[in-house]
Amino acid sequence: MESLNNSIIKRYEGNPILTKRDVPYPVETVHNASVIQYNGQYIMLFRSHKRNGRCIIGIADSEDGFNFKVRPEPFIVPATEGVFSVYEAYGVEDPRCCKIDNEYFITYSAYSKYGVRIGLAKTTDFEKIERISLITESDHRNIVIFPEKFKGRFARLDRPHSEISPWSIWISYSPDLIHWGDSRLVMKPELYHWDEMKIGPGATPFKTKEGWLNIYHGVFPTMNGSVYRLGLALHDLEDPAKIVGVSDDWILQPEDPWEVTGYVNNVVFTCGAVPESDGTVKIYWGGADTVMCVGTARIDDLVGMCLKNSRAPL
Ligand code: BMA
Repeated sequence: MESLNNSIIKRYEGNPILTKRDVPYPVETVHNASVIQYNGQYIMLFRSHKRNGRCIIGIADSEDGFNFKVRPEPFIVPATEGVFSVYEAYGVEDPRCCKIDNEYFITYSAYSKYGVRIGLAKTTDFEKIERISLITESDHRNIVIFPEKFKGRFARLDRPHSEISPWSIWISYSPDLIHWGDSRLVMKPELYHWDEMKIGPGATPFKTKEGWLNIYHGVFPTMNGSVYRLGLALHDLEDPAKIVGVSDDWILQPEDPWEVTGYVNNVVFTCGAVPESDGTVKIYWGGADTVMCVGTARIDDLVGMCLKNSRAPL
């Protein structure tokens, strides 16, 4: 069956671009990958379930951003010593990558019997990684770090969860990427809307003339389980705590068979996008927590959706 192409994102006709069949070690899924440009190539860090139900992060390389070759060994597996081994015991998931100067910082979910926290690691060559710190307590997920500083401080978006204010997007600041604070909520799910149950940061935000574009995920509960879709928010260039506009409409929903049916049905979930010099952006998403897909959109069209048909962030 052909991909549907009636949305603002043009799905790549070769989707899915990566599946478990492309991985040279035993895994059951390939999804929720971060993709970043490095030395003129595209590097994908992808999540895979092993047959014990826990996750590791693999790595694949591409010349064109569409055709990826998986390396023989995974890139991040749960640590075996020190504090990281305690908090990664149940696996590592959903990496996001951000280039700052000549270093690549990776945030990932670290699962253990104590809940889910976020680990921060870095690499300069995508061969070796150095774990830096666990940068949240438990029940935080989906941290994306902005690639630039604001008034001398790093900024991140994340998604803490509490009963009173469930699954919303917050911002925090740091002088050194390790110690974070000055946190505040910037965006909430909207009642009786496609993202009414949960929202969370998706791809590392990228800069446009009108603001930082934040491609996020939103969840809607149905009688038949939850549906994960992608949406857009535009953050002020100088003050990312200020949201300039949130597209009222989603930009992608599960439609292709490998997005509708899989390990978890009805999921499109992004951890990465690559803006290109021709005014387009490649958006990568996991389909049904099972395979990796890509599509392209015009950045101006996405910005326009945030500015012309905006819902209130809070
Ligand atoms: C979320 C996370 C994602 C996953 C999604 C759909 O809560 O676990 O990693 O893609 O659910 O299962």
